[in-house]
Amino acid sequence: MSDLADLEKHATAELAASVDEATLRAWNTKYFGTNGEVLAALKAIGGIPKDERKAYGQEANRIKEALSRSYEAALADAKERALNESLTANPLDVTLPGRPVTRGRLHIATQVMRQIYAVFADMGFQVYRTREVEDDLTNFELLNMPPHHPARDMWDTFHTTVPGVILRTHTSPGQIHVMRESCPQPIRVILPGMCYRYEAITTRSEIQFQQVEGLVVGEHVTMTDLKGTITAFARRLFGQERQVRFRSSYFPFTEPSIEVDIDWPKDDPNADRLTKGTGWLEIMGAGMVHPVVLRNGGYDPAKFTGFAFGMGPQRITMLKHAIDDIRQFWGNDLRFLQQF
Ligand code: FA5
Repeated sequence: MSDLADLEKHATAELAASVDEATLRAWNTKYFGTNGEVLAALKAIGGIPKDERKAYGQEANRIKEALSRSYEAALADAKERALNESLTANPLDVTLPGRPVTRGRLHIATQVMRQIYAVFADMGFQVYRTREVEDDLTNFELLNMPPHHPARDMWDTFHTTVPGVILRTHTSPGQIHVMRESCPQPIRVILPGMCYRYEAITTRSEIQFQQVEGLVVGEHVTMTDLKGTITAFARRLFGQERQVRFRSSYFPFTEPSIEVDIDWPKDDPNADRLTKGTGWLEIMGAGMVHPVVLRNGGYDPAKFTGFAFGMGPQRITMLKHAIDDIRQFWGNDLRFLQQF
């Protein structure tokens, strides 16, 4: 019994002297490990004379329970102390504001495209998308420009290494795709998308730019419909007071062909420069779909007529926002893009 009292005394003293988790765990191994002193004391019960065995056993178990409880409490204390110390030593300031997340926005080209879609959607037009990599046949020939036709010079072309495969120079080849898919149903679509031209880059001309083509085909479509549609569009985009002027022009795929101008507000200080003193500014090419093109699309020109137009949204945006260099659009300069 005196051995047990001794064990309790020095185990308790050693526990009190163990101040951190590592020494506490070492203490635990020493007394409660496989060869630990507490377990040895319990194993010794069997060798105790019978009349003392019960009292010895009870005392040994009491000591075991008491030491084990003290150990758990000391361990929890040590852990908390360590945590508090580390918090004071390396303070974590949870009030520091987070890093701001910069919000993106729609590119100005996308914003204007969406405005154009909205205006035409109100007039019942659907958006129809066609390929940017075209064949010579669809980009030129089916649009009434056989090989070596001089009008092909109007579109400087990027060719690929595959003969006959080019980057589309305008969205007009989309007319053929939509007609062949829709024939003999009437058509009322816009065809937006990127076009490519092997041109000298200037403040007004890029080698890549967007166009929005329009195509209407039906049994009684007239030039009056074309003029009404374009006038409504121009006024929605540039202001209800705008005047619209139609000038005769030439495109191989329309007959007759026109160019569309709008008058420019005279009080705008840029008016003279923009309109070169005329007061008028060109916004698109258009015309009645050429009978050859209608036939190539599958429609009988004796029964169907149609009108088409094609505009460059970048040039239109330059007018609306007084942007003086088209290269800004795809230059990825945030100072430009963040203005819109
Ligand atoms: C055409 O491309 C015709 N396909 C338009 C058309 C369609 C006429 C249907 C009749 C019927 P044009 O080459 O003029 O036409 O180009 C149309 C518009 O695209 C121009 O008014 C201009 O706004 C824009 N554009 C043309 N070239 C460039 C360029 N290099 N950079 C930026 N915009 C351009």
